[in-house]
Amino acid sequence: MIGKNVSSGKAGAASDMCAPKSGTSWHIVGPLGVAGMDHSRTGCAKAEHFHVVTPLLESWALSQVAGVTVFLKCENVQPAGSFKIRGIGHFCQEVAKKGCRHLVCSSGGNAGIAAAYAARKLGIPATIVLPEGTSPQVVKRLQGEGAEVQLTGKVWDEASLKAQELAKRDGWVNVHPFDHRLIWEGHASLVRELKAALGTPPGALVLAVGGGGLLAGVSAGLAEVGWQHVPIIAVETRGAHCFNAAIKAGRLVTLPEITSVAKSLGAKTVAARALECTQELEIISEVVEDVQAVSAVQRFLDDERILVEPACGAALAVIYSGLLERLQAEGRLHSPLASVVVIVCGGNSINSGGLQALKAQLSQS
Ligand code: PLV
Repeated sequence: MIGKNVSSGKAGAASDMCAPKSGTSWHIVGPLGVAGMDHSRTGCAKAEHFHVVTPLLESWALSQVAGVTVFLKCENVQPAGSFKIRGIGHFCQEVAKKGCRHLVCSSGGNAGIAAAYAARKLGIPATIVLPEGTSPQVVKRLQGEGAEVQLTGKVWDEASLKAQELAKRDGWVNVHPFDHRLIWEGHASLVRELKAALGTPPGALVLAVGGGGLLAGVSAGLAEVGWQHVPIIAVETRGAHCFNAAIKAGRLVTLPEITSVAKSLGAKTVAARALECTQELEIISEVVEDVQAVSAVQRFLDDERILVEPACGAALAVIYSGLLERLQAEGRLHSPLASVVVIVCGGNSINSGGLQALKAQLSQS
């Protein structure tokens, strides 16, 4: 075990006085486009969202590459560095209302940071369980949020077993990083924002798939706003392609190991709900190589001056590797498309040195 729990003194800080009156919705979006308020000031963290309404930016550079207008849904600017705070923030708020006294979250990194952030805002202690190879920068961030950090196992699946064990303690709740209805409900807010910003549906939506929580949440959001006809291009990297493998097999498949560098996509088995979504919406599952995902990270940094993880590079590779055009040429996507939205899911497990190291590692393999 590393780190120490410095947040225990804050337990129970979120007061019931903050509960909404009956009939009052929890889903309040602030007038300045910020979904939450300053919780430390209000002390009413239970009543506000922790995520912010993110910008939807038209990208000149990616539109040039794709030959169609590309919009970027910039989840990298979320307070916890990725889209994860939408679903995890929502989950944590709901269990806090029910009296949860300690949050446990197994994670490849980003879900853990979202859980630790939400826990701090709620005044509940958190334990985050991650695989041993987790970057020191992520560990530091988690400790900075006041969470206890435990590193165990080689991949997320092993960390998840440990978290389930810990969550048996009285008052402790396991925050699943992707496989829970509340997580999908929270992620669905992203689509409501798209509808508000775009008005008309895009021709396609591109997102990365790890355990499938983002996919399940976006699918729920599309159905909610009446955009269920919008095709989703669901991208994984080879070596973390449990969704693609499940689609091919027609049932859930557990990968023997995670070999991709996109560790945030590294769940060995996708959520059953993600596979179900393929029956309800048009989902095009694609697998890109690590080298394409990392090259997309570098090109995106140069084009937009935004640094994201390889997990997010996987989605961006749809544009940079010409996959979008290929899907159009194959008749699997309309041509021309109204526009394409790429969910820039973000990610904390990267910095300039890390990107250089990944490029060096992949050029040698
Ligand atoms: N990452 C999870 C699961 O890791 C985590 O614990 O943070 N993009 C980024 C930047 C992510 O961090 C993740 C998930 C995804 C995409 C995929 O989201 P999902 O799991 O909902 O499909 C093992």
